[in-house]
Amino acid sequence: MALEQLLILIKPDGVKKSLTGNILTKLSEARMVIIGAKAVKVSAELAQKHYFQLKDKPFFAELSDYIQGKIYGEPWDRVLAFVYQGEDAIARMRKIAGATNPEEADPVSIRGAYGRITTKGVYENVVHCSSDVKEAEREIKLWFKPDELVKEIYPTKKVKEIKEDRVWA
Ligand code: IDP
Ligand code: MG
Repeated sequence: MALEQLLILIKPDGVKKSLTGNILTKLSEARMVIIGAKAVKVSAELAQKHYFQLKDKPFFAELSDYIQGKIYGEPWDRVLAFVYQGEDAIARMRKIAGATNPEEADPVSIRGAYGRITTKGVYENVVHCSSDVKEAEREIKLWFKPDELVKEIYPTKKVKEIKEDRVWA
């Protein structure tokens, strides 16, 4: 057994279908803790960085639009991002999420219950779930800053940056 953390995203189709509560309830069966959570409007740059391993796939452009929620538009063009931590978290959460192809996923899994394949061939599978420790670290560092997590999970360093910031008026 190993203590692991991973990135889970409720993708824009999950947000649009009002599945946030159902998904979090299903994930809570694994009894893990959430150490980071936020709503994110996904930029083209973030979408491409997140899915960079799939950049040569024929469905990459549609996948990038999908995670940005472009096909749904306002107010559904966003994702909910979570970092979960727990024992053997990655394998256990991926089991609850289900197989990548929603038609092949266990019908009781999140993707099996709520996913679909669009007529354009996009797997609208409702959630993203990191698939191994290395990928989880890369994705958590891509989506979250150290101070957005309530626990220290990776080493950090202090840098002095002089930059414009936005504060409440
Ligand atoms: P995963 O999300 O189960 O880890 P990946 O292979 O990492 O699966 O693919 C990332 C996402 O790309 C999937 O969740 C799905 O939305 C989409 N995808 C993967 N394979 C296909 C495909 O063959 N056709 C269409 N979309 C796909
Ligand atoms: Mg993957």
